Amino acid sequence: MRNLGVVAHIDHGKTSLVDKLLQSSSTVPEALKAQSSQVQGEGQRLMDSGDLEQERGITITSKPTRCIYKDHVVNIVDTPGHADFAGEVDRILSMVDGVCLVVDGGEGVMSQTKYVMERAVHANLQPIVFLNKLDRDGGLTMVESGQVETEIFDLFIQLGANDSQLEYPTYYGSAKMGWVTDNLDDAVKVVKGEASPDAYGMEGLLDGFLTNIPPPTGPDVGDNGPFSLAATMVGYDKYLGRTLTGKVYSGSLEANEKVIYLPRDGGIIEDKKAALATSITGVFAYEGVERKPLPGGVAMPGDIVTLSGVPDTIAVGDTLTGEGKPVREPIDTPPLSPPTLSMDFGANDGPLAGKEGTIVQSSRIRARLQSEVDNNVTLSIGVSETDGEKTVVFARGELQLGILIEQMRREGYEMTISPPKIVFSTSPAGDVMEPYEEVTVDVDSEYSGTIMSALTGDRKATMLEMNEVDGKVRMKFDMPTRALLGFGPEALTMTRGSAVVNHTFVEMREHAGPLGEGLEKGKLVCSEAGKATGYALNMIGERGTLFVEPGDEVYPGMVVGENSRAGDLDVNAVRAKGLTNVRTVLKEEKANIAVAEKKSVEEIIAYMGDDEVIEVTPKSVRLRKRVLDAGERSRIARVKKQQREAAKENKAAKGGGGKKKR
Ligand SMILES: Nc1nc2c(ncn2[C@@H]2O[C@H](COP(=O)(O)OP(=O)(O)OP(=O)(O)O)[C@@H](O)[C@H]2O)c(=O)[nH]1
Ligand SMILES: [Mg+2]
Repeated sequence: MRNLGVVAHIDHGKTSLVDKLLQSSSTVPEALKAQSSQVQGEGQRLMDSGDLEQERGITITSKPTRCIYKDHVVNIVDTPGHADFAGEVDRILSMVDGVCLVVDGGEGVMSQTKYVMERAVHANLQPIVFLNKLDRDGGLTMVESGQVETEIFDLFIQLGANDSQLEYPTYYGSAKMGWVTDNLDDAVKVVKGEASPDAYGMEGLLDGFLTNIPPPTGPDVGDNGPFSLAATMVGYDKYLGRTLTGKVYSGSLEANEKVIYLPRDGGIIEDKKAALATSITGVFAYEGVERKPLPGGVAMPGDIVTLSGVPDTIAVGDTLTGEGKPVREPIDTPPLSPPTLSMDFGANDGPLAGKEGTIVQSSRIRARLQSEVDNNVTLSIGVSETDGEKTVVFARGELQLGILIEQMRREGYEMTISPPKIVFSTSPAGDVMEPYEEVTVDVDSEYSGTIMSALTGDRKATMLEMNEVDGKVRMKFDMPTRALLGFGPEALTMTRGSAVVNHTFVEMREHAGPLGEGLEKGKLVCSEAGKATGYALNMIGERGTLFVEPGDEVYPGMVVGENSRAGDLDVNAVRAKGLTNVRTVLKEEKANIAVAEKKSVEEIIAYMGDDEVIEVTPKSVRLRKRVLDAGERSRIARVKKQQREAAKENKAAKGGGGKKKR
C-alpha cells in the first residue's frame, strides 16, 4: 500500500494529474474512465466534483481516491492549491507518507509551492517532483535551462529537507495530455513532436510512487492492537448521515463494530464511554469520486476510509477508537495557522428582506454556520461583539468566505454580512498585532513600476526582491494582510490582466497603523426606491462604473456603482424619461448603457468599504451602506473626517513637523 498527497501551487495541475492517474490504474472501472475522459473533454476535471468547483475550475476540498496499480493499493489525495484552503492541506499531510509535488514548468516555484513543501518536509514525507504543463507554449524554456529544478532543490535545502528527502526523483510531462517520463531529453522530444506521447502514458509516475514512497507506518501494534483513526474530514450524506474520513492509525475495523471518540484535546472519559458509543454502519473507500464499500470490508492500518454510523458530534481532529479496547490518548493532529479574517453574518435587515430567500432567521443562519465549522477545522464561529444576534465567522481569506456565502445562497439562505475584519491579537507586551503576508507579483516588465507604487504607497508594503526574466518581472513584498484586500482585481485592471498575485501568511506583527486614504473608493449611492431605469443608468454611467442593470431592484442607500472621483455621490437610479412609451425607451437605452460590472461574492468582500454591508439572497448579491439614510450618513462622514484631521494634527504636533530619524 502507498498513501500520497498531490500538492502544488494553485492551478499547477494537481487535479488534472489525479484524473489521468486514475485512468491508468486498474481499479477504476471502464465506465468511470469513460466518464473521466468525457469530463476532461469539456475542460473539466472529474475529481473537481463539487458544483462550485466545476464552475470556478478550482479545487475547494481535498478528496482521497483509491486505486489498484500492479497489485498495490495506492491512495491518492487531491488537495486544493489556493492559500485560503491551505488548512485542508495540513490535515491531509497527516494521513500520507509521501507527496507528489506538481510544479508548472512555465512558472516554477510559487508561494503556495513553498507553503505545502514546508509542511511536507516537516512532516517527514517523501517527495516526488512532477514538472507539469511542458506541452504549453514556452512551458519548456525554464525547465530546459535547469532553472526550475534549481529553484526546487534550493527550496528543499532552505526548508531543511533531510538526505532521503533530497534524493527525490523528478518527472517531466503533461497532466493534461496524459504523459510523463523521468528523462528530460525524452520529454523535450515529445514536446517538439519528435517522439509520440503514446509511448509514455502515466505508468512511469505510478511506478515512481511504488519505488519512492514508503508503505504506511504506524505504531507497532499489529492487527490485535486497539483500533484508532483521526478524523481528517467530516461530512454528511443524506442516506448515511454523518460520515468521517481518515487513515486507520492502528488496529482494524469493520461494519457493526462499536466505536467511541476522544476529542482532540482530551483523553477518554470512562463514565461517558457507553453513552457515546455508536455502531459503524459502513466502511467505504472512493474509486474516482464514487464511494464504494471497502473491498474485503476490514479497514487495516494505513487504509484511508470513509465511515458511516459515527457519533454525530465528532469533529475533525478527534480520534475514533474501538469501544471494547480503546486507545487512551487522541492521535496527535497538526496545529493550524490562525484565521486572518472575520465577518459578521446576520439576518437580512435591508428594505427588501425576506423577498427572495427561504431561510432568513438569524438562529438558522447560526445553526448552518455551526454545521460548517463542525466539518471544517479551518473555520470557527462565535457570537458577534457588535450584535448578539449575529454570528462572527473566522476564516483564512476572502475566497474561503466567498465560497461559504455562495454555498449558503444556493441552499436558500438570505443574509446581511458585515465587511471583513482582520483578526488582530495582543502581544505579551500589550501591543496590537496584525497578520502579515508575503506577496509575490508576476507581471510584464512594463507594469513593474505601477505595481510597486500601488503596493509600497497606500498599501504599506516593503519590497523584498525583484527579478526579471524574459520581459517578466517577479516582485516580492511583505505587507499587512489588511492592505492586501482588493488588490488582486485592482492589479489586473492596472496591468491589462498581466499581473498574477500570490500571498501566504507569514506571522503576526505589530500593527502598521492606518493605510493610505487613496484606498477608499467613492461610491455611487442610490437615493430612491424602485426598479433601475436605462435612462437613469445611462446618465449615472458617466460618473463611474455601474454595478446594476436596468430592471434591477434598488433602494436608498444601495451602492449602484463606483464613483470615478473620491467620495460618495447620491444618484437617482430609477428616474424615468418623461411619459413616452417606457418599453421602447428601455430597449433603445439598454443598447447605450455601459455593461454593469457584476462582482463575485469574494470580489465584493475584498472591495467593500467599512461602512457597507453585503446583502445576499439566492437571487441577488447587493452592496449597500450600513446606514441607509443619506442625511445620517453624511453626518457620520463629517464626524469621521474631523476625527481624522484631528489625528493628523496631533501626529504633526508630536513629530515637531519634521521626519523622525530612524
Ligand atoms: N497545457 C496544459 N494545461 C494543463 C496541464 N495540466 C493542467 N492544465 C490546465 O491547468 C488548469 C488547472 O488545472 P487543475 O488540474 O485544475 O489544477 P489544480 O492544481 O488542481 O488547481 P487547484 O486545485 O485549483 O489548485 C486547467 O485549465 C488545466 O486544464 C498540462 O499539462 N498542460
Ligand atoms: Mg485541483
